[in-house]
Order: sequence, then C-alpha cells, then structure tokens
Amino acid sequence: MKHAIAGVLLATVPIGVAAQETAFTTGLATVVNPGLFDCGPNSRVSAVGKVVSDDGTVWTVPAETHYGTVPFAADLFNECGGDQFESLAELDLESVPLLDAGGREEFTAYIFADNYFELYVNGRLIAGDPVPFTKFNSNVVRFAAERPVTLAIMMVDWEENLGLGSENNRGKAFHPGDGGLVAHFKDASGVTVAITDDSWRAQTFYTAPLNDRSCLVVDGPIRDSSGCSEAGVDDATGFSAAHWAVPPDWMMPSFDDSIWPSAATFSNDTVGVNNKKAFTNFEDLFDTPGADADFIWSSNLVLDNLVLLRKTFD
Ligand SMILES: [Ca+2]
Ligand SMILES: [Ca+2]
Ligand SMILES: [Ca+2]
Ligand SMILES: [Ca+2]
Repeated sequence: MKHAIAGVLLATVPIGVAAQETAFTTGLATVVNPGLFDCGPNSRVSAVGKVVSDDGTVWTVPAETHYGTVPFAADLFNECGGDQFESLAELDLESVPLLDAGGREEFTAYIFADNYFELYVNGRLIAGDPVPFTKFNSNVVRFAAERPVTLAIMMVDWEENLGLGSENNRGKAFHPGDGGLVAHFKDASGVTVAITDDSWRAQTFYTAPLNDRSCLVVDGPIRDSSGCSEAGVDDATGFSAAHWAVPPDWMMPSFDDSIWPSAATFSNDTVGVNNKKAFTNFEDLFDTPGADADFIWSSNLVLDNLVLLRKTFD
C-alpha cells in the first residue's frame, strides 16, 4: 500500500513509527573501543565506533550494546576459552545459572547467533553473547518467567570496517558479511515453547554498506535494501550507511511490534553453518524433527546489521 490515501495510511501506520526517519552516514566510523573481546588468532576484532550522520546525530556502530555489563550466556560451544560440548548430552543443564525474568516457571533457550545477541525476557535484559564477532559460538540460557513470555533479541552482524558493514574477506577489503539467528526455547519438561520462524517480528536499525543511497526503499516500517549491491569491493570511497533510532521500549511486552515486518527465514546453507561446530554439534536442537527452527533476520541477511527480533508465546 505504498501509495495508499492518507486516511488508510494513518489507520495502519502509527504516526510515531511512520515518522521515524532514516539517517545516512558516509564512510568509516571513528574507533571508540579497539575491541570488546580478544579471542586470539584466527578471530576478528570486535571494535566499536562512532559516526556522525548528515543531521549531526552520533551513531554507535555496529551497535550500542551492554557487552560486559550484562551476564554472559553459558556456553554450548565457545572456542574462545569456554566450554566446547560435542553434543547436548555433555551439557549439565542444572549447572547453568537460572536467571530471574520476573516469574517462577523455568525455561531454557538454546541460541546460535551470527554474530552477537542480547536476550530480553519480558522486558528484562538477562544475558548476552560472550563472543561479539568470531569465532562462532553457541549458548544456553535458563530463566524463570511468567507467561505470556515476550522474547526480544537484539542481533548484531558485527563488522571489521566500522560504519561500512563489511570485513576483509573473500579477497575483498570491503566484503559485506551476513547475519542470522537460530534458537529453540523449551519449558522445564523439555516441551518446545518457541522456535525461530516467520512468526517472529523483525526490524533493521542499521543497514550497510550502501554504494548508492537511492537503492534503499523506505516505506513506513518497510526498510527494503533488496535493490542494493552486496558485492565486495576494494575501494568503498563514498559508500554510505543507513541508521534508524532504536525505540527505547522496543523490548517491553507492551511495545506494539505489529507494525514490524514478519521475520524472514533462511536455510542452514544460506547462512553457511554446515562447517561450524557451534551449530553442527547441536543439530538435534536447531533442526529438531517437528520443531525445526529456521534462521531468521530482517529482509536483508547481508546488509541489515542491527536487527531487533520479537516473539511472544503463551
Ligand atoms: Ca557470538
Ligand atoms: Ca556475520
Ligand atoms: Ca533448523
Ligand atoms: Ca552484514
């Protein structure tokens, strides 16, 4: 309904959301943290930067996180000095801390995030990913909450070229990497209560690199970069990024996510996890027959780098 008459548009798009403007930045950010965490050789540097948009607003890239102030999620597989279970059978679930999400019913979340996640349950930030960039890791989180349970996950596809959503890879200095989240949530008796699928809502708040700003189509809550190039380049001079302010209450149960698009789903092959033990050691969790969790993201797995995801289950 791109060209809907005003009355129809007002009926479907709350004014505050419709008015959320796209801010553009050009070029690399200034480094403000040279690395949140060092996983050693053969891993990428998880630096953080700041970049100023044309309107004077300062943006943190790839995202403003709570790394270091939120408890780390327990490991399923972490080659950066953590546990490296060969299978779920090696996990002693009772040893995983039970986190308080304001209720008494116990749940367990199993998460593989490319690259970084923060998990909110019923509005409370309860756990974060211990490894912001690489190597690829996976996690388990136990929490106690009251139904209905609103899951809200901040996902960051981390970047090496701060502000330009890319990394030195595949022979190109500015190769846009991809993201992806797969997760399985169970109750205390082991029954599936949620899996990542297209019933989640997803919105992007940082899209880069853009070799041409006009390739991005913004229409109310739709932030469509499908017309933008995903090709790696050696010279990104003049490339841009698009940013949107994160609503402060985005993780609250009361937040109306009906305006956000449904999450897009992606296969294991598309995300490229078949050679990653953090995923393959736990295929029985992430590819469970009858409860096969999809990889989810906003509409562009490659160019959308800060993606907020939500799902409520009863
Ligand atoms: Ca990670
Ligand atoms: Ca990535
Ligand atoms: Ca799956
Ligand atoms: Ca990306």
